[in-house]
Amino acid sequence: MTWKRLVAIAIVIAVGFVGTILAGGLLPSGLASAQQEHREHGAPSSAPAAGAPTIAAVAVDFKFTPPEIRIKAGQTVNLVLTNRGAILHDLIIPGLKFHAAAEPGKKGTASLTAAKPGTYEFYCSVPGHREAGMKGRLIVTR
Ligand SMILES: [Cu+2]
Repeated sequence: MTWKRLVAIAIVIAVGFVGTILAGGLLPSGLASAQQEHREHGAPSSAPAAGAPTIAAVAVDFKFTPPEIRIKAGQTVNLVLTNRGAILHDLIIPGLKFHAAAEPGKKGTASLTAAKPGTYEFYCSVPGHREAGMKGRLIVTR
C-alpha cells in the first residue's frame, strides 16, 4: 500500500460517512447508502441481450479499466462489469440510463445501446467512489 492509496481510501470512507449523514442519518451502514443511491438512479440493469457482442470493464478499488469504452451507435452490446475490488461497485451511465453492479469477485452484465454518436460519462455511484477516481467515458461512434 502506498500512502496515496491510504489517502484515497480515507477520502472514500470520509465521503461515504458524510453522504450517509446527508442522506438523513437513517441508514444503518454505507452499504444501505449505496443501495439507496442505486434506487435513486432508478435504472435497474437491463437484462443481457442474447447473442450481442461483449464489452468488458473491470472495477477495482478505485478505478475502471479501461477508463474509456467505445461502441457503435445503434449497436446493442452486453457490458460485463467484473469487480476485482474488495467492496461493491457499479457502473452507471446516466445519459443512457445504464446500470450494472457487481459484488466483490463477481460479474454483472447488462445490455447497452446508444442510439446517437457522442461521449457519455460513466462512473461508480457508490458514495465517494466517483471522487476517488471511479469514472470514465463511453464514446459512441458512427
Ligand atoms: Cu465503486
